[in-house]
Amino acid sequence: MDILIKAFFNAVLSLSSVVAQVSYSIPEEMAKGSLIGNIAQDLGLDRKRLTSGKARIFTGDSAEYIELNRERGALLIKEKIDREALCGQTTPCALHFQVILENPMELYTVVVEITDVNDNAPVFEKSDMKFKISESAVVGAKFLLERAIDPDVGTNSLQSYFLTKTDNFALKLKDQPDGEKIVEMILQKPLDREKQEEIFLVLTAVDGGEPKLSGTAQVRVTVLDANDNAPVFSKTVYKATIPENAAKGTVITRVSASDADKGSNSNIMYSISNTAADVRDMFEINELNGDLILENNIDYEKARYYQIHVQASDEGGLTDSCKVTVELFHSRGNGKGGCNREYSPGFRFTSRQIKIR
Ligand SMILES: [Ca+2]
Ligand SMILES: [Ca+2]
Ligand SMILES: [Ca+2]
Ligand SMILES: [Ca+2]
Repeated sequence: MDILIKAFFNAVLSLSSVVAQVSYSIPEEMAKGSLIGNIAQDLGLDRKRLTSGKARIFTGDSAEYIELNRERGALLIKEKIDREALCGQTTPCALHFQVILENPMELYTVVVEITDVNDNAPVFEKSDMKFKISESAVVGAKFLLERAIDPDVGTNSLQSYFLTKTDNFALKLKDQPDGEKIVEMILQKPLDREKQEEIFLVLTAVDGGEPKLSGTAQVRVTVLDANDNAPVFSKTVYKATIPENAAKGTVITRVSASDADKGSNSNIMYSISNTAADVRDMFEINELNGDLILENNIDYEKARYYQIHVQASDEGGLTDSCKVTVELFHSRGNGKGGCNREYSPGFRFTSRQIKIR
C-alpha cells in the first residue's frame, strides 16, 4: 500500500506544478484531539473541498501523530508528541507531511514544528558518589563528579551545577566541545580527619527552564587518616616518690600519651631515652602501657633522686618526651637501720649554715 502511495505521490509531484506549503509550531505534549491549525483556512480551501477531494495526510514512513479532520478543516493531535522521543537532541524538531486531494489532484506540504517544553528535570545516573580522600591530599587536587542528564534542549536543558557550600571544596565546570560539561570538585582547603572524618555534600544540577527544574546527588567524602599528629604526654613532668626499700618490680608510676590520629598512626610505644646508663639500668618501662617499673634494688646511699626521660613514639615515628622524677623517702620500720644500714666510712653528711644576704 505504501509503495502504491509513494508511486502515486511521485506521479503527483511530476504532474503538479502548484505545491503550497503551510507551517505550524506547537509545543510537545499537547493532549490528544488538540487543535494544531485550521488547515482549510490556511490553505485557502473550502471545507467542502476537503471532503469532496478526500483530503488525507500522507506521512511516508513516520508514525502518525497528526490527523486531518475534514469536517472541521482542522489538523488535530492524534497521538501525544514527545519531542525527546521524536528528535532527541536534534533541533529544530519538525514533522513533515503532505495533504493530498483528488479531483483535481492537489498536494500541500505541511511542516509542524514541535517546540520543547521543560518536562524533564536533570537526573544524575549515579545519585550517590563516594570518595575516600587522604587528609594529606594537596590543595588543587581534582575529583571528577558524575554528570547529570537533561533530555530537553536549549535553555530547558542542563545549565549549571552547584555544590553545598564548603570551605574544603570548590566546584569547577569544564565545557567540552560536544556541549557537555565536565564537573570537578577541587580541594581548596586541606582536609583534617581529626576535625571532620566525613563530609556530606549535595551536588545540584539545574536547567534553564521556566520554572527551573533541578536534580540532586549525594557526595560523600570519607577523610582518610594521615600521621600528622605526634603523641602528646598528659604531663611534661611526672613526679613519683618511693620508699627506699621498694622491691624490684614495683610499679613506680604510669606515664600516658595520646595521639589524635587513627589506627597504626596512633599506636604508641613507650621507651626510656636520653637517660644516664646507670639510671637506665635501674628502671624499665612497659612499652605498651607506660608503667615505669623498678628494675633493680635501690642503693639509697648512691642517689635519692632519679630523673628519667621517657619517649612516646607512634608507628610513623613521631614522638613526644616527658620527664619522670623519682624521689626516695626514708621508710621507717624496715627494721634494718634504714639509711645507715650500708653507711660507708668515706661518706659523711655535713651541715653548714649559709647566710643569704
Ligand atoms: Ca522536553
Ligand atoms: Ca529540563
Ligand atoms: Ca600520630
Ligand atoms: Ca591524622
